[in-house]
Amino acid sequence: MSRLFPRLADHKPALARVERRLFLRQGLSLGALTLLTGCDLSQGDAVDRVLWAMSRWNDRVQAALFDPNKLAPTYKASAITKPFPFNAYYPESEVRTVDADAWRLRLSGLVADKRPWSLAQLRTLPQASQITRHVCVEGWSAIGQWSGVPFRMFLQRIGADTRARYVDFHCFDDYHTSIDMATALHPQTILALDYGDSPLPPKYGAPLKLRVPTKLGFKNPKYIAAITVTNDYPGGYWEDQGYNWFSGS
Ligand SMILES: Nc1nc2c(c(=O)[nH]1)N[C@H]1C(S)=C(S)[C@@H](COP(=O)(O)O)O[C@H]1N2
Ligand SMILES: [Mo]
Repeated sequence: MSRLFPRLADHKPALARVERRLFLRQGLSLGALTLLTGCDLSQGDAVDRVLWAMSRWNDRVQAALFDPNKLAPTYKASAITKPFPFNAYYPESEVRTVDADAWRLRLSGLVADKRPWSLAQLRTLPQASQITRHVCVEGWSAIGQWSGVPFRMFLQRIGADTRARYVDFHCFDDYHTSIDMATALHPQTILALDYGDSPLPPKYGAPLKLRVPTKLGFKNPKYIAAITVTNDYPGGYWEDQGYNWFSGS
């Protein structure tokens, strides 16, 4: 292991960090991996390929273990973290904003009704509220309150093919992430319009974010512009750099 990770740390720090956890959790040694794969793990390329393959394999294990009815813990209002932290792949001074009246949610892919949605239309749908913990891979977590449209209901409303494998999110800050359909249909996955008692402020993803308490923070897209239902593996901004795609929390 000591030979593998310093090398990886040179060019794929995120992958190394995530996959080191997987090695430990699954009790695999590098020696065992060498035997299993027949790869010479002293070669940088081979190491990379093996780790990517393991990460996709780990996606399948996590998907198989995911319980669609198991709820993430919820908390009392008194447990909410104040102030709730901001995070993005850029500093808070560079947060992008849109005109809320002009904004429309665009839909594409395996969806029967692709008409775009305004915020006013989204607010006519039934809303749900949750106080849950957000866990960021960067090593912090915080409890917050989000409200909005249960995503399952929204997918049914637009005639999404819920047998499709993925739901992909494009954001107007050029962020991108995607989730598995089982998680999209989970009862606590919501299209959040509000943080606390007010519309989402710019720092928390105005005008629309996906709140997914069963996944790590980076799988909770803010500033949503477009949603695609698809069977083609969509990846994501961090996922393409080595963070494990499923990333359940
Ligand atoms: N559009 C967009 N969504 C994003 C990100 C981003 O950079 N852009 N960062 C992700 C990460 S890593 C985290 S931890 C959370 C932070 O959300 P918060 O600012 O509400 O705490 O947003 C996630 N969603
Ligand atoms: Mo994060």
